[in-house]
Amino acid sequence: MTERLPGRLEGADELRVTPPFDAEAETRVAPDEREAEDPPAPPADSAPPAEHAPGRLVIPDGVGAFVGMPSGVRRSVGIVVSRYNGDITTKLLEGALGALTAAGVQRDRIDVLQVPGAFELPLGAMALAKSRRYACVVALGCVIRGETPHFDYIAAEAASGLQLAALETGVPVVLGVLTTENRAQAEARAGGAHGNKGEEAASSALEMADVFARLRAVTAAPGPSAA
Ligand code: INI
Repeated sequence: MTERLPGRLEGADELRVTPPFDAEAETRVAPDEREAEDPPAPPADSAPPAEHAPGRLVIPDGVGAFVGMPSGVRRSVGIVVSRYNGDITTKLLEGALGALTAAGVQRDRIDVLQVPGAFELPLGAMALAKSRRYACVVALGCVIRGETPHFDYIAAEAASGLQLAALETGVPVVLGVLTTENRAQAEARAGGAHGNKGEEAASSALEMADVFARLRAVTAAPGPSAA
């Protein structure tokens, strides 16, 4: 089986800079534009599939609102990326770097830490976050289902370990790990028909860094008592 490749992680010197993730455009994709490799639609009498809805949130007037923007100005970003399925993770890395630089992050303020596989992403992310050098950490990997339960362990440990790294350190750590049934689904989400999840992850990381900065700016200043 050639589905899973420990492969090489290429350098990302020549980047394709693409615009940041457009949530509205994403929600406008018609069902018939979806890829043929996606699972077939369930029968009409079963529950409808949950729709991805990254779109807009409206916060009503009259409350305090903290809303982050994916701005990279004066921010340093750590990226941890796994070498396993390196042809895919190289594209996720290119997408992330493109989104970060498009958002204003200077290239010399981005550090990339390579790890062998997705299982090692949490430890790498934790190390980056604990260094206190980065406003946020982006974790990139690709786990493709094989014939054994290995997939489930690696995917679940990567996701929960990355969350732990964020919760333990308070530094935003975002999940840019593809978990797919096959290579075609992974390719479609690494610069193919379904966009580039590396870009989305990078944008989410900057948004989290920004909303935390806004919260800190207010909570650090003396304000009205909670009592
Ligand atoms: N690592 C991945 O990143 N993706 C995979 O699909 C994968 N599979 O299928 O085995 C994978 N395995 C390696 C794993 O992440 C660890 O590097 C290894 O177990 C050593 O701890």
